[in-house]
Amino acid sequence: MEKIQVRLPDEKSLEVLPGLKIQELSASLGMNSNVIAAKIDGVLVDLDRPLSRDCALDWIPLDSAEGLDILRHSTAHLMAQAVQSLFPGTQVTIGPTIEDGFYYDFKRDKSFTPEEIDRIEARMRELAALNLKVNREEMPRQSAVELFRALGEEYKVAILEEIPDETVSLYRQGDWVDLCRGPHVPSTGIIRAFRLTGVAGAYWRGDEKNEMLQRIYGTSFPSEEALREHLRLLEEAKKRDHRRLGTELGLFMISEAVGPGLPLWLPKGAIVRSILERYIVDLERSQGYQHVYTPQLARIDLYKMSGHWDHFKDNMYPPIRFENKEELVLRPMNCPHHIMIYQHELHSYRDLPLRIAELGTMYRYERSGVLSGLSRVRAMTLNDAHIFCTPEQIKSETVRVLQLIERVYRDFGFTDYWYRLSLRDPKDKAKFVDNDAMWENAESCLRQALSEVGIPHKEAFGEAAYYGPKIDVQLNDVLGHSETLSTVQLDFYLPERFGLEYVDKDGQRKRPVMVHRGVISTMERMMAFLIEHYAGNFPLWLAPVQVKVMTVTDNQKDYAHKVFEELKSMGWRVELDERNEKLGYKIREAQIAKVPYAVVIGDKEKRDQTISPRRRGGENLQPMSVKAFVEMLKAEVARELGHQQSAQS
Ligand code: TSB
Ligand code: ZN
Repeated sequence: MEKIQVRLPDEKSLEVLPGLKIQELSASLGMNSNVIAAKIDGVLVDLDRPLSRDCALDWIPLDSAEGLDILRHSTAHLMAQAVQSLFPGTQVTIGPTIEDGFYYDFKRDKSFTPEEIDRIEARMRELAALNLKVNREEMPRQSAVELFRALGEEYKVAILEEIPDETVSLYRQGDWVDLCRGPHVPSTGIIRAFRLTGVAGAYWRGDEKNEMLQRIYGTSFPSEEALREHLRLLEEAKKRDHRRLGTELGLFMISEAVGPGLPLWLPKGAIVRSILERYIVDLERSQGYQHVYTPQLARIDLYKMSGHWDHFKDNMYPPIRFENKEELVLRPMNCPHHIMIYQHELHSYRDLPLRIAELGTMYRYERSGVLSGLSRVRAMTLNDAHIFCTPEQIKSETVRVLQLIERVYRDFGFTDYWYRLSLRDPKDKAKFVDNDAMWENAESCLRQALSEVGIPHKEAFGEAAYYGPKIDVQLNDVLGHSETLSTVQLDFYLPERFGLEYVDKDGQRKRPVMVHRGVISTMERMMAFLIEHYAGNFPLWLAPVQVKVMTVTDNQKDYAHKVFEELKSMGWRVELDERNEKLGYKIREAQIAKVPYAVVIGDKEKRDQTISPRRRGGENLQPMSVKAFVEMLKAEVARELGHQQSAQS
């Protein structure tokens, strides 16, 4: 028999007999058992696939991204096998991997109880311990239809009926079988460290007109340690979850009657928001930004002119028509309004850069599946600005924005973030404006600005705005997932569309460039980040309630009132708790509300005209005068803001 050439990852070539299985080759090479799958010419395959032609071979270790994905999908199979052995009559549907784990959707009339989930997990451990071999099988599609029909698996039959291929693959382990592309781990014993993490209802094919299925979520890792670490981070993420804390701390709410993605800010959240707004507007004014107010509606033609209607329509609410008048749209972005302000006057080069800023409220139709608390919403207010400048000013303006972002992140104590250069997908002519020269120029400008500031970055294709490339700042959460907070976007397109001009030194009319930028993002997303970043423990300058004054008994009510009024008149955000409750109870309540200082007033304090402050963390301070306390608070705020600004003006 003629031998075939197999090129290994280290570029060495081997001659082997056709029909040799990949795992036989890996065993003969003494590869460690960490390898759970392979790639033949870039295509993922099982280890028991025979080699049949000259090819390049790659190993897929368990702890690689692809290995982990295979492991998790195999764990989903194991779970489905366990479910069907424990609950006969339950039908399988689909079971994909997702970020950090997997799920499987089952057709069953009842949902799974926590006890049933425990039993499923226990059965999975038994099946894993049997170390069942996982076998791939190929058959004509029609035979597979008959097989699954005989098993009573209507959903698999429905899926098969939509597959165009003539041949399909099945995976068997023990007496259990599933329709699947694979690949899978070679045997169930490799699945060692897993946990079922939740249940939910889900519609067949995600369509609410269809019947409800029962979804079970789980996750799986190469080792117990990795699983334990992940579960620990999940706990931590749960503790910080802004949706939970937002409710507990009375910051915001979502009302079913108002609608999904349309959050309502409660009084305490509104206080934090107004501090944020004042902070960023003051900072921007000091840096030469001019703030404006513009309406949240505009004639649809404005958005046809800007290209939003062509490129961003999927994210826009449908137009509103009133009687037979013109159509209006809710704006998904503020840029066109700011462009109108630019065009209101003829500008000379001396006016540039012109920095038009607004806390601009806008609306985007986000799919209901991606909505999440305050971090992804449909009604939002963006810390927006559009900088109109000459081509020569692009670099310096971009650098200034990057420096502003760094400054703001210092004030909030953000350290876990990275820069992403978001580029277009050159093949996607529908999503991104079609003009190669423009994109190349804009990208090179942004690269220059990044290298000027010396900021390392990653690149991402397909993440640009339709009008130009962006530098996005990605903030990580405890699970290591990132989301965009700040953005700087370079745009040659909108100035062209609107025919923007300025008169240059030589008297010639020239075209300005636009830099779109958001520093603290939308108030909604920023608030979501802050809640999670501080785990609800807002620093003093941001805390909705900074001080809680509390009496020990009714005997100190008059003095406590005086202290409360004094602090309040100085602008501190203070509450008074003079209820007839135990002091320990009052302190605990203040702690749960995450108030930075509890100020205790007993007989001794009343007599000495002092107060006894207690820090949120539990530290009791020596009794002091109100004046000394206020000096201490002021110093703390100054420290938090690097002495540059005081929240108490
Ligand atoms: C910066 N025209 C530009 C603007 O001038 C613009 O709108 N850019 S954007 O589309 O990238 O949005 C700006 C920022 O808003 C994003 O970086 C992100 O932080 C935030 N954001 C976007 N969509 C949402 C949403 N659905 N919910 C909350 N915040 C959002
Ligand atoms: Zn914009």
